Amino acid sequence: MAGTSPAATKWDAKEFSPRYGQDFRAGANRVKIRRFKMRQIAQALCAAAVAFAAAGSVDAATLDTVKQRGVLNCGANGTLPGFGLPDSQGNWTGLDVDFCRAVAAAIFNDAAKVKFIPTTASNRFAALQTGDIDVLARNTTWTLSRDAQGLNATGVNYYDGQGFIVRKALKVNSALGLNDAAICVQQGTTTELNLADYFRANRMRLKTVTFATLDEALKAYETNRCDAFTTDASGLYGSRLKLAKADDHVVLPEIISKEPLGPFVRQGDDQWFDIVKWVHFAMLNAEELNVNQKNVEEQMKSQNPEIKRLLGTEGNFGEQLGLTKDWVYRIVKLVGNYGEVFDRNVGQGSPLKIARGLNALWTKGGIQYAPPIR
Ligand SMILES: N[C@@H](CCC(=O)N[C@@H](CS)C(=O)NCC(=O)O)C(=O)O
Repeated sequence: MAGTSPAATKWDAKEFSPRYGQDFRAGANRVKIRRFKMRQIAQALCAAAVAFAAAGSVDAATLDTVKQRGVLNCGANGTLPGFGLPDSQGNWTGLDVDFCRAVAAAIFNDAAKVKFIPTTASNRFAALQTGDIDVLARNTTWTLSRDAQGLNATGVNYYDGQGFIVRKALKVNSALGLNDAAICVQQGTTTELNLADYFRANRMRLKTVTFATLDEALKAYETNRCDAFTTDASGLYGSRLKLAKADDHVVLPEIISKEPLGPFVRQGDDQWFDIVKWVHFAMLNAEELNVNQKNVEEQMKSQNPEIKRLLGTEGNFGEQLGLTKDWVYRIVKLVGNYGEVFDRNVGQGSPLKIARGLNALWTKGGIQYAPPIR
């Protein structure tokens, strides 16, 4: 692709090009083998660090620790509109931010008892495993290796997929037109891996230009170091708002991966895993049963058995989790149901105006579905 010459390319484009697959020169082969070995060593070190951190830090009573501390430590994204972002006064907003507030509401009956700790793509899992945070709510994709390496995904609070943004002037209207393009991407993400897969699967050549943070990657794209910028589609909406001339850029139609985003806990504490998991399910069930911030007082008098179980006017479901009977009442009263939280942070009530799409309830054509409280 003409016009750009990236300063740093992480992978040699030749590695992903069938055109170069047959005729590596001996020198190039040695470089490839050295790189492969270095990657193997890096992967082994990384796995060892994860295992060490997991073994050294898991305490089995996170709920007690959080209660004693009097505040939930929430690993958030500090730079992503719609998901996790503080304003100049330090007021945090976002879908993930509100999720942590909901956990705090359930525990403390006070949604403000959360300390938001900004995490990056690269340090987020270590922060969880060392105990610096109790929950990671930072647009994180649920994958097998993350689940297997000391972490537990607790559910999906946003079904996403990866997309691309390009300058309109490039006159490319499909990701398949990006052969030989330089693409800006963030390190330590599934995004980086999917990008390589997509180009390899479509026999296209790729120049990957990697950065530690979203803002660096976006700036590099904006200043023409790359032909395209790629990230989760949800991140593209927020990123587009950060571009000086948003209308000069277009999001391409392809979604090249599944990115089920959701909160994570570390392995080793089933009670905590259940609490975090069921806070999300409670918010979904509340939306499904039309229990919201405005009508929750009224709904406390409901005779509908499902609403009675949800709001704790019947049964001891909160207690089974180690919480109180009114745990869902607290969540809905202080934070809202899933639909309300979606709307205010990423939906029609927000600057992002993202449609519910896959994130609509299963009763409304989407795939958000919570198991029943009973
Ligand atoms: N969902 C992917 C990507 C998550 C991710 O870190 N995305 C970037 C781009 S949207 C981000 O949030 N960056 C914020 C930052 O680095 O400040 C994953 O879990 O690996």
